[in-house]
Amino acid sequence: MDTRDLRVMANKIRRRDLRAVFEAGAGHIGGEMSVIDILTALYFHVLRVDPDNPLDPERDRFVLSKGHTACALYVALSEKGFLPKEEIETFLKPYSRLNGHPNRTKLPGVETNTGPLGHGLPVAVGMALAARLDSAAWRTYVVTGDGEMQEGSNWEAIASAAQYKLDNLTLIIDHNRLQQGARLADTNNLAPFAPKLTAFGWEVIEIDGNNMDEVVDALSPERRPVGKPLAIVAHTNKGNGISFMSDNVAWHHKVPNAEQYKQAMAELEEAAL
Ligand SMILES: Cc1ncc(C[n+]2csc(CCOP(=O)(O)OP(=O)(O)O)c2C)c(N)n1
Ligand SMILES: [Mg+2]
Repeated sequence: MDTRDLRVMANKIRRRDLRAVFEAGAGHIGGEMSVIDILTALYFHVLRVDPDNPLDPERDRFVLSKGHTACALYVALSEKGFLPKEEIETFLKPYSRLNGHPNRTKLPGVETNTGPLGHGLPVAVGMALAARLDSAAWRTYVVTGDGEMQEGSNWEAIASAAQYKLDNLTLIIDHNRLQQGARLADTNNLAPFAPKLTAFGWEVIEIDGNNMDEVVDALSPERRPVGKPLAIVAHTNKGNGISFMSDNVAWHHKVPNAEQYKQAMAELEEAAL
């Protein structure tokens, strides 16, 4: 897909995510809206994955470490063909495969279970190392939240990835400046991320993570370093695309009421035109 088509797809995924959260009466809408442009670029421009052969040994691996935003992943996977589109209606219902956090034993396309923050990046480092040991060509991509980066396990993984020179690994930090119920700046402020990652021996690219052109460029093969892992610090807005949710700490896992839903959907529909 070119960037125009990717923007159209991201808007569609935002609308479907909003609807799923509204109908389920639960979800993590703020962090879903911030990460959807990144997910869209990955699934529709970058990742070599095949819904007809989800366990192909040569596939790229993607880990959504910020597993609380599972609904956005499910919608992206459904657009890609990993599950029927109508199955999104079962999100959070009893016996559904679409739990509040992604489960690899239930849903094809999910590479590892996430939800407890601070686990996805360490697992992704293991995946990238496995590819290296097998002399395999597939790449590993992982998305973490910025609040999630407060978990110390991430920094052990970051040190390991540099030590092993894992240039087949891309970390994208969804840097929306907010965590659950607070701003990063008011808790354990890790920003700026770039100098820390550089000091650990990583190549770093900083982008506007809600700008599709910048996301696509940062993920292009030409931007990959040799002999070290790549981190993309994606500056985003929590609640991006919906005015009253954007950059608003209240919308980590709040659910819109009927009136708010209508307004949010109208804004997204207008952006789609
Ligand atoms: C180990 C762990 N502690 C606490 C939580 C509860 N929790 C879920 S989301 C969240 C905030 C995450 O913030 P961030 O990583 O910035 O995600 P985003 O802003 O993208 O939603 C917390 C504390 C958790 N899932 N795992
Ligand atoms: Mg955050």
